[in-house]
Amino acid sequence: MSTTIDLAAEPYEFALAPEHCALLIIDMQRDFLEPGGFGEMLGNDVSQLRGVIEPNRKLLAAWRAAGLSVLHTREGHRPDLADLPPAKKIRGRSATSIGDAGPMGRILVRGEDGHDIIPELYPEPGEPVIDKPGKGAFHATDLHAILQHRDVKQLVVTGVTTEVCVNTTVREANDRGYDCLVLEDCCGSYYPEFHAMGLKMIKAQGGIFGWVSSSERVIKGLADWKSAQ
Ligand code: C5J
Repeated sequence: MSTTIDLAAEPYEFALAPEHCALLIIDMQRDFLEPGGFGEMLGNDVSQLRGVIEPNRKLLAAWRAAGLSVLHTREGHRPDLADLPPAKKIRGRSATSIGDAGPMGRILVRGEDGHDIIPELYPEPGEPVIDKPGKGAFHATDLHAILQHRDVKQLVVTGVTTEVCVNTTVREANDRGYDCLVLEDCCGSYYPEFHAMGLKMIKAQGGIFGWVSSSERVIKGLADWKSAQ
């Protein structure tokens, strides 16, 4: 029996090795996705992101049913803001910024309601949650150590936003030797053109940062793999 799940992808097929592959769901937090949160307060249309909830929910259910590793990330800072770079605090010249009171608690601060993951994709016990102060999930976190301890060599990456935290994390992972498969229907941006271009950048030049495919293909691949066991 094949030990890989061979998936149609761009720029070419991806050989998913279930034993060495983890699902990494980036920043599906209330503040970015829920009406009345920080994202909306900044003037963004959160409906642009909410379309990715259902594909992620189905993918997560299939991934869990297959018994594979899942990790979640959240962007945010310590309540004392000691890990918040002053440059990040003042960027944008907004009247309200990180650490200030927002619609769902202090903006992007750990422990606040808005910082937490949306209920539809809430982590289960045993699924590590990586709290990251930056856009990339490897910067100032224990993600790389956790993946190494689990012998993970491939990442299926989903979440928001495509051009910011998803792209930054995929680039960081690529430089650390991971193969990344990004699922286009499970990633989103407040700007559709940035979503399209963010995916294009990943798969360009022979997959310079990784591969792009869809949740439908992964779910079918997992089901076929399970039934062949
Ligand atoms: C993420 C952001 N998660 N856009 N953050 O992409 O600031």
